[in-house]
Parts: sequence; structure tokens; C-alpha cells
Amino acid sequence: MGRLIVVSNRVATPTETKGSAGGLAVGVFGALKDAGGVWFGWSGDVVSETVANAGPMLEQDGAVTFATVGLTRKDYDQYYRGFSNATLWPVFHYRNDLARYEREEYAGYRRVNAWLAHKLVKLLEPDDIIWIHDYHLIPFAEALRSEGVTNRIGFFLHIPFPAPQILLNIPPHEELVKSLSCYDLLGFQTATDQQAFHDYVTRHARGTVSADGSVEAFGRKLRTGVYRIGVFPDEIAEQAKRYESRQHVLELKQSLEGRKLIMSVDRLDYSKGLVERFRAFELLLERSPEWRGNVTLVQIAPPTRSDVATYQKIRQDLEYEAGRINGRYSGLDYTPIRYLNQQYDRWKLMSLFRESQIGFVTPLHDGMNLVAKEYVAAQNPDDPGVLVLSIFAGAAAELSGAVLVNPHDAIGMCEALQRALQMPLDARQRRHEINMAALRENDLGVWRDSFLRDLRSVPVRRAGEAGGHQ
Ligand code: GDG
Repeated sequence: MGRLIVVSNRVATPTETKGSAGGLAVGVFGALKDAGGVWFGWSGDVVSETVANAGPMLEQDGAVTFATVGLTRKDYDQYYRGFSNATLWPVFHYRNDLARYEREEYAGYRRVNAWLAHKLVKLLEPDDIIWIHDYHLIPFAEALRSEGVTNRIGFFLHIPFPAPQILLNIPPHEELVKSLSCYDLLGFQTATDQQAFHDYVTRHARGTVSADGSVEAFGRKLRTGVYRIGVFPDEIAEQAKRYESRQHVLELKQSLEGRKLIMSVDRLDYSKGLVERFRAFELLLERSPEWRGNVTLVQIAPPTRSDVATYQKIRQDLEYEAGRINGRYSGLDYTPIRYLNQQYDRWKLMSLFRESQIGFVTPLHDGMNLVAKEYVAAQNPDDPGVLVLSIFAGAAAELSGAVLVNPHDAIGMCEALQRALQMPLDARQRRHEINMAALRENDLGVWRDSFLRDLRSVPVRRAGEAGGHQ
């Protein structure tokens, strides 16, 4: 079996792979340890041109090499802050209103992909399989192919793939899809995303799609599949239980004075539906006076991408909404929304989830949403909380035990909260069991192993065939 090469925009540090970060880093690292290999990507540092060109920096951990490079200010601005996060992210989340398109940024995006690919080529061996992650790196395989790389290359998109009419808003949409056709295997979070890609291929690229998901387009053949990312539910359950009596949980419990707790955790991002969520909670207090003073929403929202203008705006909007709602419904000893703009340790989050009666997860669009899955896994099976989940999270297709809501329907969300707050124990337990069974059946290991199994089963290209299977 050949080595595994993982490429992602950011590379987890060796310490993060030991469990302090999200489960994803741990899951991917598990596969790297088994096969041996390299995790390659940006270090997260902005550096001088000399330092950038001197990379990659190599760090060894057993059979795994962490290989990272710094980006220059210009590369960071055009590739990361620009085309990736001010064009692709908003459009792929159906927010054309927040997107901009600048030719120079797109050129920078392609330039950085080609530069990164060139750096990686030197680390490759003939039998390696290469797994590229996410929207920052769409042109990566094309760049590798143009350097003569014939290895199997797969791509997993963590975010939604938009319907063709939405994708058309990005002027070089055809080049992007053509770049995607250079992969051997494309993985999507849900059947809806896969279908959206197929629709583009048949309607806008004069390509064909077979019943097994394989695609012919731009003179190339590739496979596509659905690989729903998951968590390791029993590890989360164990972690949440182990830390349930720690200081931070006791302090929270004491400060709640018997009030019900609604928990939300999201990166501070406009795709997560935070403003709509705050307003639905406000409506609960407005329409149901009996809940005033008796229920608290804790929203943890660590800032991300804070140098992108649209992220500064969502932060302002939320601060305004939290202040306004708290001004309206606070008492001398009661604050309805506790809005925490900071990062918490993972084990703390899991134990806080366990303490709450509702997990309120309402993105406007989300590839999967791991918080929804973590919330379920962290519950106490003897007295589980209820997951109130947006129909626009990829996770909604699997978690049929959740109370599903449309985040654009404030009254509907408010009614869902009322229902969840009053749900009897046996109904909560039934829903929890259904959700846990779904999480166990399709955990993070299944996601990773099925993607890699499918990638390994793609026929190898012959030398000179780097341009694609004909
Ligand atoms: C993208 C896609 C897809 C959050 N705050 C803290 C913290 N987190 C952790 C959560 C969770 C992770 O970050 C967030 O994952 P999500 O899936 O919810 O969302 P994105 O970051 O947007 O992820 C998404 C995912 O990729 C995977 O494919 O599901 O759709 O958008 O694990 O717990 N972790 C810690 N402190 C925090 O304050 N430690």
C-alpha cells in the first residue's frame, strides 16, 4: 500500500493531532499514521518571500511528516483572504450579496495553488495517493498534472457545492469545474451537493453522468461520491461525561439557578445563521412570558477571518442584536443571551453540551456541521437534550431524531424551541437513540476509510497520462 499525502489549506500541528483540536485533525492523522505519509499545506504564517521560498518546513512524528510553507502578504491577500474567502466561500454558501470578484485575486489563487503543488512534487513518491481538502485548493490537481504527476488524486469538498445558477455568478466558473475534472475522485458531503455538481456537468459543460456517479467532462473521466463526514461519538460521550463535574460546568450550573440552558457554538460566520437565531430566541421571550427569566442562551462564537470585511460586519450585527435583546429582557439577576466571543477548549465545550437542554444549530447553509453531531454525542442518554437543527445543514439528512427548522422562519424556530423545552423524557430518549445510531453507523472513520478505499480503487494512470483518463 502506498503512502498517503494529505493537502489542506492549514495543517494541524502535531500537538493538535493528539486530540486538542477538532476530531477532523485526529481522524485524518489516524489515516496518515496507518499508511505513513505527509501532511502538506500552509503553516498559518505570513512571511517574507525569502522565507516562503525556502520552505517547506519539515517536522517528523513517527511515520508522518508535517510539511508546511509560509505565505507572502500578497499571496495571503489574493489566495486566502481574497478569492477563497471573499468569492468562493460566500458564493458556495449562496451569499452572492456578500461576494466580490477580482481578477487579480483569482490569478493569485491559481498562482498559489501552482506554487504549492510545485513544492509538493519534490516530496512525492510514485505509489503515493494524494488527498486534497476543500475549496482553497480546487486547482491543485490540475497543477500537479501539469508537472507530470500521475498518482491517484482525490478531492473532498467540506462546504456545499452550489446549484449551477449560483455557481455561474463566479466569472471563471467553467475553469473551476474544469480544474475539478483533473481529480480521479471528487467527494461531497451530501447527495444534494453531488447532484449540483452533476447538474453543472450536464447543463453547462456538455458532459455526461453515469448511474454510478462517474462523470465524463472536458475530455476526462472521474468518479464522484457522497462521503458524509462524522465524529467519533463514543469518544465524545466519554469526554463529556469525564468532565461533567469540572469547575467550569459547576460555575455555569450555579449561575443558571435552575434555568433551562440552550447552547450554540459556531465559528463567527455569516453562514451560521446567528442573527436569525438570536431573533428566534427573542421571539420566544416575547411570545411566551413564562420563559422570561427561565431560559438562557449561551452562544460561543470564536471570531474567524476577522480581516475579511464581511466578518467584521457580522460581528457588529451580533453585538448589536445581543445588546438589544439583553437590554429588552434582562433583569437585575438575569441575562437572556450570554454571547461569548472566544475560543474554548474542546473538552469544555463537550461537557457544556451535556449540561444543556437544547443544542440550537441553525446555519443558513452548511456542508455538514460537526457541532450538531458533537452535541448529540455529548448528551447523557438518561436525560438527553434536544437538537434543534436547520434543514440547511448537511447533518439534517442523517439526524432524523432532531427537531428540524427553517432558519428563515423565526416563528417556526420559536415554536421548535418551545416544543424542545417541554419535550417529555421518553421522547427525548427516543430521538437521542435514533441520532446516536446514525452517528455510530457513519462515524469519522467510515468517512475517511470509504473515501480512501474508493480513491485506491481508481485505475492508475500510465506515464504520459497525467492529463486525465481518456
Ligand atoms: C467546515 C464546514 C463541515 C467551534 N468553536 C470552538 C471549536 N469549534 C469546533 C467545533 C467543530 C468545529 O470547530 C466546527 O466544525 P463545523 O462542521 O461545525 O463548521 P466549520 O468550521 O464551518 O467546518 C462544515 C466541516 O468543515 C467539516 O467537513 O462540517 O460544514 O463549513 O468541531 O466543535 N472548538 C474549540 N473551541 C471553540 O471555541 N476547541
